[in-house]
Amino acid sequence: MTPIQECIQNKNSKLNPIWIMRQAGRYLPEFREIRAKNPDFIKLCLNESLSSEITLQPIKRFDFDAAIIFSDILMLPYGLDQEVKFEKGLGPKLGELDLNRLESINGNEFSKKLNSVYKSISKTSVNPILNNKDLIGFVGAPWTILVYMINKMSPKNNLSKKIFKDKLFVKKLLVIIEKFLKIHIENQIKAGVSIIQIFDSWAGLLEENISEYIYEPTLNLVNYTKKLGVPVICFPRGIDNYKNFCDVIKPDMVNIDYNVDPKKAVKEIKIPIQGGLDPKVLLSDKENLHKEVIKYLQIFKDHPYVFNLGHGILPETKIEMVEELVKIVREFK
Ligand code: 1CP
Repeated sequence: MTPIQECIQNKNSKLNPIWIMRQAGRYLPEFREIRAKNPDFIKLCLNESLSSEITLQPIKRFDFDAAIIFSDILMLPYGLDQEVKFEKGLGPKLGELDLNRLESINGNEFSKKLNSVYKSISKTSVNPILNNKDLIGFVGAPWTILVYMINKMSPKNNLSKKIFKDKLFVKKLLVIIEKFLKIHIENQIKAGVSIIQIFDSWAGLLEENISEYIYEPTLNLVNYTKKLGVPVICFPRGIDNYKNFCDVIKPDMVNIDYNVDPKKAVKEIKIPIQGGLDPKVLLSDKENLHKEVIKYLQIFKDHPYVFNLGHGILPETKIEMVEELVKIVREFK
């Protein structure tokens, strides 16, 4: 059994496996080298051999306990024929949204458009370097995908209030998103991923209708994934009440964000926990890193815990700080 599966299944597990959100990306020189030659990000995600190579880059360098496939949560709108472009410095830009067109797309068309993602997973999952390691597949949660599809850009700069104006439209769109997320999850599992992580990066933006827009559609995806026999990790970033989220949704593991008090989390949350460390700690010095990492490891020493961050690793992170992080976690007794 892999260290992460052991952590999920055995309440008394004393292992502290480690992987890092966004580990296959911009802080790695070997990724930047490939990226510089591949200006079209979506095409890069659809390049079977390069996406497989990028997925394995952080494993080769740091020997993490899991690889996460090199892809993006916005491959979902891409698969639904909404244009998705990544412009330098501006983040994602999405094209017009046509509900009639979305309603006419069938599962086969969608799967065909993303076929290279699944082929890349098949190729990667049999690589011997992943022996005794997990290959993590992922999706954005329905709410987070909805935000990008309607807002057409990152809500970090500006979330248009229009999102909530036409409730019927939002409802219809959520149903479509959920249907295709299920297909995307199932395809990834069939291709060989051993865990699914659901990123709800913008859960914290929603102030009302949380049960309708976050809880219900997420619960449907979690139950669907469990039925397929694969563990599921949820990351409802910024959500007010992680305890309530875990009690209702019951994922196999929850990734806490860096604003969550780990001492409160360990007392209240009864399922395995992942993550928490503020990615900015990796921009400080080794002494501070040591102090902060040991703090998390101590707090979670009697709780099934997978070491990870409280959000994605920052592009300006130095390689030697990641090496130091892995060393601290592996040497902790
Ligand atoms: O380890 C990995 O990086 C694996 C692949 C991965 C994953 C898991 C990428 C590649 N993206 C993601 C998830 C993802 N994408 C999330 C959820 C996690 C999170 O909150 O960080 C989100 C919100 C996105 C959307 C996205 N993709 C943005 C917008 C972020 C925002 O502020 O709104 C951006 C800039 C991207 C591009 C992207 N995706 C991945 C990479 C390596 C990059 C950078 C591309 C580049 O080189 O410019």
